[in-house]
Amino acid sequence: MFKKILIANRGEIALRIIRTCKELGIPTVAVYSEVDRDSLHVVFADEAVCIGPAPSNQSYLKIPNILSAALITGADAIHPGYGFLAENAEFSEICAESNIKFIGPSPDSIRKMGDKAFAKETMKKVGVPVVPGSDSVINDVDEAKKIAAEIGYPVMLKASAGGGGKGMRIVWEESEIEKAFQTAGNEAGAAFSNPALYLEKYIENPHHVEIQVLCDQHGNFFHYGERDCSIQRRHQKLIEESPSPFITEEVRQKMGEAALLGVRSVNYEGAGTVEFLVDKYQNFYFIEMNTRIQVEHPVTEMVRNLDLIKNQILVAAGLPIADKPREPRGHAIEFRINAEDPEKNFRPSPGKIEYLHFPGGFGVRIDSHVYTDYVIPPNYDSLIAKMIVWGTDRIHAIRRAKRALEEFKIEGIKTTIPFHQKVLENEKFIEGDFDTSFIDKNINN
Ligand code: MV4
Repeated sequence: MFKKILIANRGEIALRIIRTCKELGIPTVAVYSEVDRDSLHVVFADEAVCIGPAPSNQSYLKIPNILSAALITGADAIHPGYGFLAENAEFSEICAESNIKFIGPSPDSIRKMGDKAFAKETMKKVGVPVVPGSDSVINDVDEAKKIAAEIGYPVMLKASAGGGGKGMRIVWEESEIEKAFQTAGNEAGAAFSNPALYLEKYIENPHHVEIQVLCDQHGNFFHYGERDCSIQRRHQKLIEESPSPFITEEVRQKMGEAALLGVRSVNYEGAGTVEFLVDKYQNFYFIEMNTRIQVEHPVTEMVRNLDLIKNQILVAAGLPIADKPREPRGHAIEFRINAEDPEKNFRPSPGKIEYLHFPGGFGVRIDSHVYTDYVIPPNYDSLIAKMIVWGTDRIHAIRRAKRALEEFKIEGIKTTIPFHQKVLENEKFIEGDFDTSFIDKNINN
């Protein structure tokens, strides 16, 4: 097992990883930027190293600083968490060259799945359903026109180096495609230094359902069911739950099998998420794979009764997965508590937390790095806490969420708590009748 793990991240996920390391008896090293000195991940780690000033590109994204911190503290593994360097193939390669185990998949897997068109092609080859379209990158607008005419409008242009909604364009008719091809290509070139695009049929108001996978080098390729992440605003997830209230048992089974077919074919190692779109007829299509632990992983932990971070660490150490998949139990829902003002277009609301009280009681889990008097810096994403509730079924989970949000007190800053309370009163949400258009259609802010 590893002698010491450095956590190359901040906030709730850094603390989440430290907690599991403590339970495994592995010493931890926190890294922090100048504005994160007073964050709980620094307090709870065994050692902490300042890696630079507040801007991420001078601290949490600065590879030499993180490697230096690992070398001076004698860490033999690095957990990247999510965001920052988690899907940076070059970073994982440099770790390997420095004899430090990167807790995640191989650089090759990260690179291949980071290329969305290639990932799609790979999945299609082994029989995973994909959205009809170009399957690989398109070379010019004439090729785009030809494929679009074949599959029919509307279509979507997507950046191959993108993902998560960046560099995407909906094209409703042929007259718009030339301009869309130009602007999407330029946007992708500027954002990812790679203008390559692919094209697919536009699925209207899809459901977003993803499968958690975990694979080791002992021949275990497991999935732990789905998470429904359809409650999103501008590609930012706000609520995630499992099981999905939308998909049938048959689709659940088939989607899990499809995800495993995909990860087996690339001999994937570690934790990952296979993302699907599901249309109103319950047809499902692979769209992307994330080669990291995700924000919403606790939803799976609650209904599947396992520690995903622990299993990630075991797999990275060359050991077999400890927790084989079992039948799901009950229902879990995660609410992202962001320092944002839902009345002002979810504008970030950094600053000092004047008073904080977390809910508790049976079936309530809080993952958070903040406390009373903590000052939320303006430099990073605005997630300050995750509240995950568990119930014997969806209705009980919803009731528990309402009860817990009433107990949740944060003063001094605006948060997404009132937004969640509004969602919990919405008939459509309560009935489980929602897709990715839910917020636009139902929540007037
Ligand atoms: C799509 C789509 C409709 N048709 N692809 C957005 C983020 C990226 N991961 C994929 N996305 C979408 N891809 C086709 N062919 C609609 C979306 C989409 C979406 C997907 C998941 C969750 C929320 C979304 C919100 C708007 C659009």
